[in-house]
Amino acid sequence: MATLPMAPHAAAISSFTTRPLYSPSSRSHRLLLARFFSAAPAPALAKGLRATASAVEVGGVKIAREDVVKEDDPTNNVPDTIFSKIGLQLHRRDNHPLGILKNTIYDYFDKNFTGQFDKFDDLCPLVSVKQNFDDVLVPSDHVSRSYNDTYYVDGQTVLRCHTSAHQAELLRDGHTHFLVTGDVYRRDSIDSTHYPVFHQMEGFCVFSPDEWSGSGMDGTAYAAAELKKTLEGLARHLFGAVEMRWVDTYFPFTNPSFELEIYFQDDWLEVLGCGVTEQEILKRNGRRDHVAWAFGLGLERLAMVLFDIPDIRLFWSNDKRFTSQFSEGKLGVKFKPFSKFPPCYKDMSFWINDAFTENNLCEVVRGIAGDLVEEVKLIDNFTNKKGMTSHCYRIAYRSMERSLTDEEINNLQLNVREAVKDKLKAELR
Ligand code: FA5
Ligand code: MG
Repeated sequence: MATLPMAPHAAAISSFTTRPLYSPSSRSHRLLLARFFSAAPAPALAKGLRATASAVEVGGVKIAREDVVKEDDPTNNVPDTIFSKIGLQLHRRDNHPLGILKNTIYDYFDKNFTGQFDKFDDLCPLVSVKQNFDDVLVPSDHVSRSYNDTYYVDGQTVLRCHTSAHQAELLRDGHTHFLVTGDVYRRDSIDSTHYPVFHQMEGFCVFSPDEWSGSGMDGTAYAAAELKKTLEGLARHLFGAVEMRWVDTYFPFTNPSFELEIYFQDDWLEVLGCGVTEQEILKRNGRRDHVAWAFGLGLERLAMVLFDIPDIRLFWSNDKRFTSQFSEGKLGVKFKPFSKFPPCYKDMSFWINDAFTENNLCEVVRGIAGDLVEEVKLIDNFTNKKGMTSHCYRIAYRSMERSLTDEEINNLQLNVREAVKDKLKAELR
């Protein structure tokens, strides 16, 4: 996994800590245009991976597979496994943990800011590079723009990697208070708290000068205080009395910027990023002389805690034994695992080349094993006298729904090995 200098508190939030998308430091990433979903023969898909529908509709926009998956286009890195998630909109299902959570957050805003916040949960996840990055002031050399981290449909279009992609257009359309919920997409590592598609809710609130003039504070301090008050109230609404703390951080689009952490089951858990919106964004979008706060929270993170859901893949399960445990309006019903099948571990070692990244490996593994892969973990790493570097990865296979046969797992592993050789051009050891 690419490593970032850890914040001083990072050790305390280990299990839920994710590599932050917008970190002040940058990893030494090349912009990876290397195509690895190339002309290699399609490997056999894991049992249970459905053939992909050819078109879906989101917010009235029809999205065909060929609009998103372009096998011969070197500026496209969207695999079928990702296309198959577009349009599912788990956050719009009232009986799904993510829908229940979204509605509970709506209740909080309805109660405390009656009629003020406009709600959007059906905005198309295909956005321009300008919307996703430029409009929120992400620098041109920022690591989050790389092909290693973001799904590109072509050089100008991406699958949004955060709901902040909609801030500027909504401001321009005249909205001053809004909540945007949506599926977001990131190329990433594989474990129980990371999935390449997850859900965020963006909150945005604009203040005009007359709102802070009597407060004795400047606009920025006023917005920061309002932001913290609002989010502390939301945390109490969701969790009850809870210990929480603010951590200073960095985002290109806010200053100052904070993360909120909640103490839960003996650990600090990062649940959201937020801050006071950069003046430049307000100025460009018709709100000069105003101030604003913004936040982006991870719905899966919160839902895993609130419902005791142990693995992020479960959110995608259609198994009745999962879906039947949740119902509209019932926050915090504890999930009862219906079965616990043992994981099966397979190790593989190979010599890497300069273009190798862990995200590329994870995508290859997901392309073959789908949700049967639970974790991909580097367990050994060395460089020999000739300067060749070897990695050994341990892949954990486990179904949430059934036991896997030896034959099935061996087949998956065989296909993974072939794909690592063909697509990543790695030399197996
Ligand atoms: C952002 O995406 C910013 N756009 C948030 C923001 C909005 C900041 C507005 C300021 C103003 P970040 O990459 O940290 O930031 O993600 C925000 C939240 O999404 C995290 O706190 C976490 O709860 C969740 N999250 C991030 N990555 C993952 C992941 N791979 N899996 C599940 N949840 C994740
Ligand atoms: Mg973060």
